[in-house]
Amino acid sequence: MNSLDSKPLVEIVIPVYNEEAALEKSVKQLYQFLKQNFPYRWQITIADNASKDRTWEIARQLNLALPEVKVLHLDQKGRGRALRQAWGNSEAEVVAYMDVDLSTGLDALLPLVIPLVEGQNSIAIGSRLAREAQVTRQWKRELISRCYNIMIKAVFLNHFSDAQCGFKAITTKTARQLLPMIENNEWFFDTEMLLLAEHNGMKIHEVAVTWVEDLDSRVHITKTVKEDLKGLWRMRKTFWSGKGQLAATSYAKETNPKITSSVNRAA
Ligand SMILES: Nc1nc2c(ncn2[C@@H]2O[C@H](COP(=O)(O)OP(=O)(O)O)[C@@H](O)[C@H]2O)c(=O)[nH]1
Ligand SMILES: [Mg+2]
Repeated sequence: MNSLDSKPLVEIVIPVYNEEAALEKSVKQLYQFLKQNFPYRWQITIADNASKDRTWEIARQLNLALPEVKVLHLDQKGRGRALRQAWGNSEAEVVAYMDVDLSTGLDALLPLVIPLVEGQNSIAIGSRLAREAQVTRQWKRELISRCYNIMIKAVFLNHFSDAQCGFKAITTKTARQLLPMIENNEWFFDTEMLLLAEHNGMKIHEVAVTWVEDLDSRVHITKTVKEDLKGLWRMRKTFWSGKGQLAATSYAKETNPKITSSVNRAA
């Protein structure tokens, strides 16, 4: 084994839905960044759910052109579903995800993963609501985000500050414990994962990020707010009824039977 093989592997998932415009540029930008700045072994996985545009085709081209880019395709929509599948089957020590628009500055990536690779934390998030964060976004999204996170705090007395930033990492070992407990497969997936983590005594590492909003959004605000409120109520009931504790059961790889294709370079 040479020295490179002995380094930990970090897998960065980019979930995408109808992202033909942004995908190639963002993946190439991330690829260059990792090549130049990243001290660990790394892999990028593009996780597409049911895109109706050329996203999948572009993803396949990137897979053929760039050795460290894998692609994953699922039939059903849902960002949480994509993360569940990619993370649950990962061979990396640490898995992460970031939104394709690269709204979060890549400078935050190493501070996000180092504590996980070094075994100090098992879960880490980017935060736009931390004091040192630098955020440019519409007042409407800022307001919704602040109200949502205040509401979570009021109900759960949690410590994490930003449930929804599209920039998170988790050790694969912890992901395999938490994923089977997470019910949501869409936008509430992130909040549910963080609530379950804290409920089970995990300390969530936070990195203040630089965030520049990309106005091209896949989020339907009213629908997502309803999903989030329903999710919070469900989690509150789960914890009240004494559920939500990590069981010492092993994690089954078949977390999502809907997967239709998983391609890597060797395939
Ligand atoms: N795999 C997958 N990714 C999705 C889905 N919906 C949104 N995304 C991705 O999630 C990320 C964040 O979406 P975006 O619209 O930028 O959210 P916003 O920044 O909160 O408005 C982007 O990379 C999207 O392509 C989905 O159904 N499946
Ligand atoms: Mg965005």
